[in-house]
Amino acid sequence: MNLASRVLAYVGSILIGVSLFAGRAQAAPLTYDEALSGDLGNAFPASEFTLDIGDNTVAGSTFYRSSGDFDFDTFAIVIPVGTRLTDVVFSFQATLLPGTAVGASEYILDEGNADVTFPYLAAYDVILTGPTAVHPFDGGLPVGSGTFVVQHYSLGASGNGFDADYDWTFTVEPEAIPEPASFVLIGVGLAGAWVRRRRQAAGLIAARSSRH
Ligand SMILES: [Ca+2]
Ligand SMILES: [Ca+2]
Repeated sequence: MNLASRVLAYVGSILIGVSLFAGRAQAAPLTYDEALSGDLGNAFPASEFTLDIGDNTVAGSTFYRSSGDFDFDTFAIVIPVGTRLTDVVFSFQATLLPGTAVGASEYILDEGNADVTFPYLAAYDVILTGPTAVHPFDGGLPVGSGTFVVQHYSLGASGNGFDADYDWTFTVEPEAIPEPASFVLIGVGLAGAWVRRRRQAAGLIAARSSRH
């Protein structure tokens, strides 16, 4: 293999690496729906979902009755090595029962897959009569790889209660790494340095030969 072929092979191997990396971003993010896969529980360890790069969603429904019946939906998420969780959106549609002026549903984000312990990464009281899409964990984001619990911590209403359908969206992005364009630049830079060393070595051999 001559020098030009070696340089091309070297740059080619870097480009293959870049394309493999780009392929990582095309893996399927989580889509969990209580209607299809069952009600989420409220015991630990909670149902645990491994997320992937992109928008991961968990859809379900919860309710509260002042008579004492209610539905907590707790789960845990695993953020893979090399990625981070950058945004969480909780959107919902609530139906308030007669006499209910205020309904609330509190969620806590914390490390591990266990009952949360103070101080938490983030906590948020979703007011079900308020805006229908909130970013409950902004104060605790972004977080890197690891296991985190999304604990449904409390439910309450001023009157008879409520029903609510909800959608969680967890946005996962690659951990801060060089852009693919930077990989190519680094590759060209390394190839250039290697070519220069070869030329210098060839020059030294030529200089030695000329002395004999
Ligand atoms: Ca539920
Ligand atoms: Ca439940």
